[in-house]
Amino acid sequence: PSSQRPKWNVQHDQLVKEADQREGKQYIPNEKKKARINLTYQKISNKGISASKRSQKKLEQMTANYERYPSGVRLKGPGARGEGVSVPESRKDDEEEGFEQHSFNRVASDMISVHRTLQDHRNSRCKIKKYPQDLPTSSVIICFHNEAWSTLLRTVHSVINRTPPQLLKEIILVDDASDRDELRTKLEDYVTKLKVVRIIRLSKREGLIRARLTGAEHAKGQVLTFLDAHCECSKGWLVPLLAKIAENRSNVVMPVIDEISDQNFYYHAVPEPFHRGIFRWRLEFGWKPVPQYEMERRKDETEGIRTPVMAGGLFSIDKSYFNEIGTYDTGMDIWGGENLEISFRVWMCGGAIEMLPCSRVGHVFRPRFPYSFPARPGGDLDVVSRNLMRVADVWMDEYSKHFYNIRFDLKRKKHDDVSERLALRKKLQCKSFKWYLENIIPELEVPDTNFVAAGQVRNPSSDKCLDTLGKKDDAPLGLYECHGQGGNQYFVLTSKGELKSEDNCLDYNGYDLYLRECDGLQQNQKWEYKKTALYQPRHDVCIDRGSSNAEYAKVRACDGRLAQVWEFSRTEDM
Ligand code: UD2
Ligand code: MN
Repeated sequence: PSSQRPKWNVQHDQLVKEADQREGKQYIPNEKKKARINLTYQKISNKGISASKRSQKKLEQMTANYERYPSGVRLKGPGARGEGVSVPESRKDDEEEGFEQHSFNRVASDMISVHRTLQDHRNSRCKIKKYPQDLPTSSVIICFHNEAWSTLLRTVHSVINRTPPQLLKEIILVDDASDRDELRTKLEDYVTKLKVVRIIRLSKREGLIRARLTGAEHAKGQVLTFLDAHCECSKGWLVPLLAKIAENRSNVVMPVIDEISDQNFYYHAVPEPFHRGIFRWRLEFGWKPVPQYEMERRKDETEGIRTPVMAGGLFSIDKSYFNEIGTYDTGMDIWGGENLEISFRVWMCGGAIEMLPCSRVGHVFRPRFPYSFPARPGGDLDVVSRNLMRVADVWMDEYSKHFYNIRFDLKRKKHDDVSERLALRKKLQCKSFKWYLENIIPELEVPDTNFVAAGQVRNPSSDKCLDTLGKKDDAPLGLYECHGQGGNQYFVLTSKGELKSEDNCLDYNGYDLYLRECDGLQQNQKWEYKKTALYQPRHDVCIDRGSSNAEYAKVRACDGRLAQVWEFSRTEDM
């Protein structure tokens, strides 16, 4: 196998060796690793096939199971096999700074080799699945803004170490105007030696949407594969993606996204059966279990899962198809909404999105944004809301009202001119949003607009409003200062008597007052708006804000006290 190693890897070995020596690490020869690779090859069964077929089969399987490490790399250090690491007491101070700058534990990341090994979490059927040999090549595009050095390079090396070289055209790093020293000065040196990596620097902050597009414009591969800058690709990740695109160039595909812990960098493989990407009416991305009808459509567990919306960061798309369907909406800034936009567009304009169970890539999910969101000069809107309005205005037809019902703070805002995107939609003869809802995500409940009252639900004596506090599915009903922005404070009282926040219903079972999955109106979820009280007939109680600093609402016997007065901000049907 070592003779098959491409040149850039040899150079790369040298580089790693030098770096390790500089840092005073011991340079360990690579016998164990070689043994492992041999083992992988020997596992392939040769029984009963002719010699040429045998070598062909071997090649195929090698491709889907490709994994090489440069010689000299330590395969057993901290974090090996995807384990988490614990930061020693002496580095606790840096730890805080790391979290501050990146919203993940940079010190933990720095402790782990950029070449760390991962376990093979694929379903065993994936390992023997056959893929065609003449797959298209891919450019891998990674854009970043002030990413941590070790996570960025672990992303890069995980691509190189686990992608068959003949399929990897190049890795394009797009620097979205980072201002960290090491990224500006040392990155060129490091990556030129890897040969397959190119850097493009943007002179001003563009946001991930236009940054990815710049990468795409420079890409030479037939397929574009996008990754975030804090990912780790698992063994066999790319081949299934390319094979699905080779079947049909309008297939847009994503891996299963495993979770790398932001605390200790443990690689947590999400278990089967997987969840798939969906959206909620406030145009928020979410994960939901794969519905039965989709499970039944698939013939075996290696088959792709049709996905209404993709997470956005990790996917592959045929380059010519990407251009044909209008790349991204370049009117969107920084972050957010572009994943919904491209998902709606692909489905409505004749393509398909699938998540492929045999492809797994880890991603560090961050609890908050470590970067700023510079808004457009003169605009009165935050960046994400503006992006989402563009999605709603271009793609959602009459259903956009459900978004604006929840985000009624946006109704008075100036809408962007989206005529170019509407023209694109017309040119591509895309289907309606109604079609998308009925065919691609039929399980999504369209909000009942036949409601009795809607808006924020305010208790005037405290100026507190009912609030989900951002929690969903099985959470107590919260209280918070009224903010007039809808979202977590937007409730509707349907004509059937459900008090709903998005797809949850308020439920009182005689014990606790929770937002739960709607039960089709068995009586724990039935409420009446009586004068100013929210009354539940089954238990004969009213919603009560409790003491003036209570965090959660409760119920009490109805007695008309001020704590039981609730006003809906608007009651008109919109
Ligand atoms: C998710 C996606 C992300 C993107 C986003 C919606 C996954 C795993 N991640 O958020 O790719 O689709 O949803 O917009 O699906 N970056 C820039 N310039 C900026 C801001 C970010 O280059 O102004 C880079 C950033 O360094 C990272 C990538 O863009 O490499 C995605 O940003 P993120 O990781 O903050 O987004 P994430 O994972 O929260
Ligand atoms: Mn990310």
